[in-house]
Amino acid sequence: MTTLNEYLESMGCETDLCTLIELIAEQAQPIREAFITHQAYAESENVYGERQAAMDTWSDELITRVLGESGLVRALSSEEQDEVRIFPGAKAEYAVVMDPMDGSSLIQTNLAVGTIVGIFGGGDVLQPGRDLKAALYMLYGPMTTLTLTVGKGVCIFAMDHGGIYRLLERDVRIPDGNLYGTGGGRPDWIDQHAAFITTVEADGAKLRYTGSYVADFHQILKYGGIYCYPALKGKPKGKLRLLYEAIPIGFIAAQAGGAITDGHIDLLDLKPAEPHQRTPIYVGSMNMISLVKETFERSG
Ligand code: AFP
Repeated sequence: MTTLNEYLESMGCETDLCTLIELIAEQAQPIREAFITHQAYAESENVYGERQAAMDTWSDELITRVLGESGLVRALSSEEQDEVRIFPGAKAEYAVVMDPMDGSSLIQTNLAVGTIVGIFGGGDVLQPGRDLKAALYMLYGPMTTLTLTVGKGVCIFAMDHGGIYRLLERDVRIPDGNLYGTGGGRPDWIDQHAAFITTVEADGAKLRYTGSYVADFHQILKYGGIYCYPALKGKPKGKLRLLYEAIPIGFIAAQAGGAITDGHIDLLDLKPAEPHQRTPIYVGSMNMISLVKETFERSG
C-alpha cells in the first residue's frame, strides 16, 4: 500500500513541503502515547479563558518545538498561543496554523479527538483559506488516520503498527447526505440557524454530534451531511476559530467537492483580520450548503 512519502512524491510536492507534512504527521505517534500519561487538567487557561487540558499544552509545545527546529517554518499560529511565533532563522517560508488538540474536553471520555493543521507559503499566517498549500488533520480514534490535501484532492491514510502511514482512500469525495451536527444550545441559536435545523429535521436528517469538530467533520466527509457551529444570540461570531478550525477543514471539504460557509459567504474567501478571530461555521456536502444559503437568504 502506498505510503505517505510515496504519495507526496507522486503528487510532485515541493521537497520542503513534503518534509514538513511528514514531520507534522509523525507527531501523531508521541501524541497517541501521551494520552495515557497526560489525562489530568493543567492549571493554565488559554487566551479565551478556557481551561486548558494538559494534552492541549503538551501537544502544542511538542509541535511548536518540532516545527521551530525544522527550519522550514517562518511563522506559526496556534489556537493555544496568544501570539504568532516567528522563527527568523527558517530556510523555508512556510506559515503554519494549527489547533494542536481539537476536542480536548473529550479526552477524558475517550471519544475521538484530533490535530488540525493548515500550511501557507509566503511566511504570513493571515491569508485566505483558498491560498493554502496543504491542509491536514490527524484523528485519534480506533485508528490513527491522516486526512490530507495538497490541493489535488483529498486522501486518507491510516498509521500502521510500525508508525508508517498507508493510503486507505484516495480522491475522497463528500457525498450528498443527511447527517447533521450542530453546536450551541437551541434557545441560543439565531433565527436563521433555527430555521435551517427545522428544515433539515423535517427532511429526515439524522443528528450525529460528539462535540469534537474534527471527528464530527470526518463522519460528514465519509457519509455526507453538515457540521454546524452557528452564530448565537449574544455571540454573533459563534465559538470556532476561522484560522485554526474553519480554514483547514474548509479547504479539505472544498477539495473533496463540499464547501464551507458562515451562512452568507464562502469562508475560504475571507482573509482573517487577526489570528484568533471566530466565525460561525457550516461545512459539508453541497446539498446541505445550498440549503443553508437558501435558508439564510429566506429568513434574512
Ligand atoms: P474543546 O477543544 O474545548 O473541547 O472544544 C471543542 C470545539 O472547539 C470543537 O471541537 C467542537 O465542535 C465544539 O468546540 C464543541 O462545542 P460545544 O461543547 O459548545 O458543542
